Amino acid sequence: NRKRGLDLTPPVTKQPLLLPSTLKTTHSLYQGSFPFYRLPLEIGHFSLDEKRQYHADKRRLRYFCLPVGKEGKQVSPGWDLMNGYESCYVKRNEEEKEGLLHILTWLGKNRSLLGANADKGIARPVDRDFVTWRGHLTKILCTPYETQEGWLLAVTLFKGTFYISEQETVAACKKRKERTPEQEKLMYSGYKFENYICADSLESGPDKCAVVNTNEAFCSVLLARLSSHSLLIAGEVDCIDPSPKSPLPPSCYIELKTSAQIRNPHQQRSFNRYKLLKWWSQSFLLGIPVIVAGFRSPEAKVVSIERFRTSDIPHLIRGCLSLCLGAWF
Ligand code: 0WD
Ligand code: CA
Repeated sequence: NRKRGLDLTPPVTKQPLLLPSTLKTTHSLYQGSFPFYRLPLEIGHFSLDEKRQYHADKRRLRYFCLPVGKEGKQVSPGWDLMNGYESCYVKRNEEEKEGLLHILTWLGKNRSLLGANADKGIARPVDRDFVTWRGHLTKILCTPYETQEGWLLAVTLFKGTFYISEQETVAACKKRKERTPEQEKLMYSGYKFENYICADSLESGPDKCAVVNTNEAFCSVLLARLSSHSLLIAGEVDCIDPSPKSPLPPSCYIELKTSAQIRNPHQQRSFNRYKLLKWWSQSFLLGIPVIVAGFRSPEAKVVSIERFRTSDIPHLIRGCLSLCLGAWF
């Protein structure tokens, strides 16, 4: 990569040189105290349009807009999460592996924000130890608790910065290609929930009939610190709290999720143990303080909406994790 100078476009290699290294998953190795992780600071953003084209602006940032019933009480709206599945769904081409493309595009346009700091004896074009997508860090963070899904990350050291990207594993590729129609519908239902609860502008309400196009995204770019390591991370943000009192990004962002309605204590434990853990990891890494979850009936109707504070989740799942891990190790 040296020959490429300041060109940050990813190298095109059909057969990447892999020097495999593994991460141990023995639970006892991760029993120590929680490392220092600084609340990330947003330094930029970008949008990806319906054709997955990059724009250096907020055009795909959406506004949280929760319907409220009489006397300010929250409503259980009964929205049909399957509405539009056949006719109003444009799905991103999952065969196209973008890697770090959009982050590199952002970096290419914002070099002055991260340039070399010669007075401190640092001379690297991107003055950060690591550059990556938030989703990749979520996978690393959940590793000690994940027993089903593996991952494979490709790390490139370029001029003093480690660029962490993902290679789809054989198992993940197989699982993707063999998704059942029910699994495809579940994926759609998550995106459809966003359409019911988000508005494109401050003046309009949600467009419940809008096309669901999974090419579209608003991404935040943030500086973070994990112990002594500096990171630049980018992640997709679902929506912003538009109220005038809302704090600065990323604290004004809201993560949206869907999950099956919980009907018994066993389902509650499983929800806490698997879903809440991942939801927490994902939102914690970007510094998103609130998760709004829609619970769906077997008929894919929204039966309730719940708001979780990200910082409360560790307390909710702690007992559950020690129980589960105690049984495994
Ligand atoms: O091609 C790939 N394998 C990847 C693509 C791997 C990782 C990320 N990406 C792209 C996504 O398409 C998205 O634009 O990066 C962007 C998001 O990055 P992230 O925030 O680091 O990703 P993550 O935290 O894993 O997911 C955040 C959201 C998801 O929300 P939910 O609530 O379902 O976790 O990004 C979306 C999804 O809405 N998302 C995707 N959308 C389309 N195709 C994908 C995907 N493969 N992955 C995540
Ligand atoms: Ca989401």
